[in-house]
Amino acid sequence: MNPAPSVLALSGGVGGAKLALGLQRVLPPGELAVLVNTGDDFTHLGLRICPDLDTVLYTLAGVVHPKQGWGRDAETFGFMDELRRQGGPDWFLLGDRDLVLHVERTRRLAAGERLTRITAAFAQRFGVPTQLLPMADSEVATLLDTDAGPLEFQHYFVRLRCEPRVRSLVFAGAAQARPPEELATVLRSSALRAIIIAPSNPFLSIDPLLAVPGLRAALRAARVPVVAVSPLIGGRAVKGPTAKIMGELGLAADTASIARHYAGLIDGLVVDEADADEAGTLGLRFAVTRTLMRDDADRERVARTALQLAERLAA
Ligand code: FO1
Repeated sequence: MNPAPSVLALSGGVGGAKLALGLQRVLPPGELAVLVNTGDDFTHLGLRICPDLDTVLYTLAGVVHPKQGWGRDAETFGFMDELRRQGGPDWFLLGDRDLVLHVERTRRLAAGERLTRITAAFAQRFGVPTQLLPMADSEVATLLDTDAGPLEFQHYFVRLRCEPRVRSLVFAGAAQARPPEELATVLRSSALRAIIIAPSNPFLSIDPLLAVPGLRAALRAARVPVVAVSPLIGGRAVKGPTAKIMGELGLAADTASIARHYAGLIDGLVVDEADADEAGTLGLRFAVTRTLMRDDADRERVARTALQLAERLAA
């Protein structure tokens, strides 16, 4: 039986998975739990696809495609080649190995299994010691209202390459969603000592989590420090459309906007050296490091910086 997790991370996207790996590498096995965004999930070719769960799983298992940060390394695309030959939709790349998770997840969901249990089974088969928790077992879909009309997340993010201008976001199904009971167990445990919000896109990857009723209150009720790692470096996102979306939502792409977005939820913020001066003006406890994560040493350093800030906040 895994020891009860001492750290809970909130994660979505490639950046979140990188910090989760840093945390897994600096913590004893079994002491990390990751609450993962499922707003990016969709049904494609009749398969239920959960990109953020799979990205964290592959990253923590050490089998993620190193350059992309999503999908498998050592992948083949025989399925995609044949799909194209048949004129099927080929805008969303599905590798032959990657496909197995989508097929098995779809089969097991149809058999009535909860997404949390299916994900735990996948993690165990990959030898991943970290507890992966979807934010809900029921479907929640991030929908974007854009100047190209309403778009499901993957159509915006992949098919249209984040080009449409975003006016607003909704998380369809969030009101009916509930966090999995396994999350309450983690938050109630006396072993828990920190909650870390990964440098994921706050609007696309963290807000869906916080839209699940009762989740934000449950995080605060755990009465442990909540530390976020800023997704911006000098006003720019490391990867993805964070800065672009902030501009489209009328926000300045700066540390102050990130701090304001998480106000009331976080006790501390980890910022990049480029933003150290600004961080000092926010009235928030903060820590400074180089937050760009290019290799495992970087990922461990950012993870340690966040955990050390949480410890200082708990003292
Ligand atoms: N991202 C792309 O840019 N192009 C793709 O074809 C693509 C396929 C894909 C398949 C499985 C999977 O788990 C992720 C995939 N991603 C792809 C990444 C995904 O769209 C994003 O990483 C997340 O949804 C962003 O949080």
